[in-house]
Amino acid sequence: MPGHMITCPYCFKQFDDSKVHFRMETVDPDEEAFAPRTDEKYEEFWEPFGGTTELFSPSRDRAGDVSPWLRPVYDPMDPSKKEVFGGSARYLVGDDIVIGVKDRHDAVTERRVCPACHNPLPGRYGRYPVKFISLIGISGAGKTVYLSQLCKFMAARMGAYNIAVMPTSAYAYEYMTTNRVAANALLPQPTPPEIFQQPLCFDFHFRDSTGQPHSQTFVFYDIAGENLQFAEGRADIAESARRFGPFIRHSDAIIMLIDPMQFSGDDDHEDAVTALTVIDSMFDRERLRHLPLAVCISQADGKPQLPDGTIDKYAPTFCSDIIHVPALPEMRVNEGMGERFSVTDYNELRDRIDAFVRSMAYDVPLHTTLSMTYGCYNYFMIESIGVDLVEQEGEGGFSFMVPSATPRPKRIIEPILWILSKLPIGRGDMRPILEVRGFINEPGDWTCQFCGRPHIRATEDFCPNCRLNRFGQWRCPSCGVLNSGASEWCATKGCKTDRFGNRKKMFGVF
Ligand SMILES: Nc1nc2c(ncn2[C@@H]2O[C@H](COP(=O)(O)OP(=O)(O)OP(=O)(O)O)[C@@H](O)[C@H]2O)c(=O)[nH]1
Ligand SMILES: [Mg+2]
Ligand SMILES: [Zn+2]
Ligand SMILES: [Zn+2]
Ligand SMILES: [Zn+2]
Repeated sequence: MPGHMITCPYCFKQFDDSKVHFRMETVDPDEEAFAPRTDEKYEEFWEPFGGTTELFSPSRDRAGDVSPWLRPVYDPMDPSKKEVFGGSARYLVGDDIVIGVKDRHDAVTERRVCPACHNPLPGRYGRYPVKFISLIGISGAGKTVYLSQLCKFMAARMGAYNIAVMPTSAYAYEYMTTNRVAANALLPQPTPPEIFQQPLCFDFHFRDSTGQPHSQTFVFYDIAGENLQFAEGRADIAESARRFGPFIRHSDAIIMLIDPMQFSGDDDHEDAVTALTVIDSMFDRERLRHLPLAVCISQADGKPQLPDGTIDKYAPTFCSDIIHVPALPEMRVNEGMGERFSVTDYNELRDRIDAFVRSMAYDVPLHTTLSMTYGCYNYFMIESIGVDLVEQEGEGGFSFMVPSATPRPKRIIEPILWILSKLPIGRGDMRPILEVRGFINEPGDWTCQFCGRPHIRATEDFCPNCRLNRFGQWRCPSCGVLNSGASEWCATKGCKTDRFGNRKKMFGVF
């Protein structure tokens, strides 16, 4: 057996690919072993979420109308089930992992399920290293609209940066049709907080700087905003946050969306820190310091609301309000360079957002919270719709906002590209998935005021050039004592070392 470790995208149990269980392809109510039945493990997983959201998959069903989760599930390794498989298990292996098994009627099933929760493992899930990404943000932040647009545009946009993206299951398509973002169409409804939506899986294929091909699976979770709030009158997070906690806790990276109105400081809007507080309670300090967190100001194309709830048509967009550019420019792609990420282009926008967030620090403590708790975060601005919203009359005198033209999202893949530049390839390869040319500015970067060297990371205390810290002190490479920049030699008696590790030459002493 090939021996790929698989992490279940539903319950996060880990198991070897040869340990997967299978839903039977043969379904026959008249044959005991193959009769449809309620699956306890599966029901147990979905119970807290009010039932499954799995899609019916009729195309390859022989037994036409059987819901996939009612198919009998067996472990081909279970000695007591030998007779179901017609003897010892006849596995199918493809691309180095177990993908199917034959039953005693010689029917092949490729319906792999997790041995712990019996949820389906999509496509060849487990073949590549997997990275989990959660989308968080308060209700109305724009997560569903964003994710829907990612499902639609990610392949094309990432392709421009030489990363091929392919959905691994029908759920990406399903998600973007259910949560449609289109001209004159009603925008998605708030995501019901109790339900758990199917994880969205995509395979990314790319080459490293030496031309070697790599592949990774990315799994996205849309966590409804209501699940990220504190329980009324209690000191801990809401029950729902606990229910959705595992998805957040197992994330390799987080994308946090902030509705620009959250910076308004008015009482009608949760402030921009709310969702972070819940995250904070789910991870230990050390994880938080390394967890890539893309902080995205969403709806940059939006216009602020008037007190009566309507949109102020004449107001500038959030984008021009916040970063003082009339329209959000798309990230450039320098053709022919094999460009992965336009660093200068990104930095320019990022620095403006950074300045804005800092300027808000007095009213909205986002900057302070981030800089105190997170060691790996950066700022983004996205437009998931990218065209004006207009009011449309609906039935019964209701009106609602719809995109006035075909949506043209902007800068939606940047948070993902950045996350790729932070996460290692994995399976022993510690290089980042995406090697970026140039220096991506990060919050906390500093410039040495003594020698002028720019681009020093917050985690570095001393300037690599002149060895002085922000206060002009240097640490003795021999004895570790902190010295004043004014003194050339270490103050420790007999140490005779300078900040570069040179030893003092003694003249005339033998
Ligand atoms: N102008 C503009 N409006 C947006 C954009 N994204 C979201 N919106 C608006 O914000 C509303 C809420 O967006 P959703 O994506 O449903 O918000 P959510 O974060 O999924 O909210 P919950 O599901 O309640 O957690 C949409 O109906 C739009 O009116 C955007 O890019 N531009
Ligand atoms: Mg939603
Ligand atoms: Zn599972
Ligand atoms: Zn310096
Ligand atoms: Zn010393």
